[in-house]
Amino acid sequence: MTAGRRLRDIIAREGLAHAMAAHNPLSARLAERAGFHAIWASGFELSAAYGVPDASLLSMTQHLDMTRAIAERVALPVVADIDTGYGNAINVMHVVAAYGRAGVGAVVMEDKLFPKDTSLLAGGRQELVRLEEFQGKVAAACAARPDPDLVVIARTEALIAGAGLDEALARAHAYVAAGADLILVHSKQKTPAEVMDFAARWDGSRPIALVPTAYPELTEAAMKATGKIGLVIYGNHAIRAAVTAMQEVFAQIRRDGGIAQADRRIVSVEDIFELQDVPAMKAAEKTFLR
Ligand code: SPV
Ligand code: MG
Repeated sequence: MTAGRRLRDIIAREGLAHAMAAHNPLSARLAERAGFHAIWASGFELSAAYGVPDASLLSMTQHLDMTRAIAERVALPVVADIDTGYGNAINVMHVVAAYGRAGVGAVVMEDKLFPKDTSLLAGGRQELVRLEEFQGKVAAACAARPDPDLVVIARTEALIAGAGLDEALARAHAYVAAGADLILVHSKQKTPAEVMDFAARWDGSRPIALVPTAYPELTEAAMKATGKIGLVIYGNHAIRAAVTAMQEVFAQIRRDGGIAQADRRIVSVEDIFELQDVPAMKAAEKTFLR
């Protein structure tokens, strides 16, 4: 079964699918073990992992290579963040075909101008492309997907750009008309009120996807209760957790002038071997090394 089919089945079965961000296969494997339904191949996380702003600075190839590596190392469907689609509708066809071949279950494409700026940045450049242009890009994504079940998620940044709820709803309807399977509506308001208003006014023709980074108090139970939200993406909790842990451990080692105390707080080298599937390699050695 393709990753797209599996993602569709999870949404149908669970009502709400939850995806955890990852910036490499190891973080994706940890998310898989924690019980998430899907992996969010986040542009923000990968940009941060490279130490650069999430502003269309990484190439498609950099993101695609990491996304492919993730998809190869987890059984979960991967939801790929393709930003603005790296250009116009023709670029989008090339991009979606390549991500489809890499085995992702979904692509998320946003209606901002290339080069984009990251959504949650105070004072960020948030310029939308024309609605018709983005409809063409959504239709191009649908036409180019190598698997008809690959989920095409159209993301409107209308609320992020300050264009208001009416504009967000108009764009969402237009993107569904162009073929979108889900609508991601992003918001940087500190409460869920804005996205809940969107959900209340949404016709439910396609499920909504949310990234609740800015309004973390919105629970999965509350999302499910709307009956309209089909996917929640935890957009940056892998990289933030990694930074928290590294800061604490690095500081301790500098404080102590050695690793003895820090060693007790972190997983063992054997735990990492296990995450690398070393035991399976050792078993294969017994069979095949002669
Ligand atoms: C990402 O994780 O790359 C996203 C979500 O697109 S956000 O950073 O909130 O824009
Ligand atoms: Mg992104």
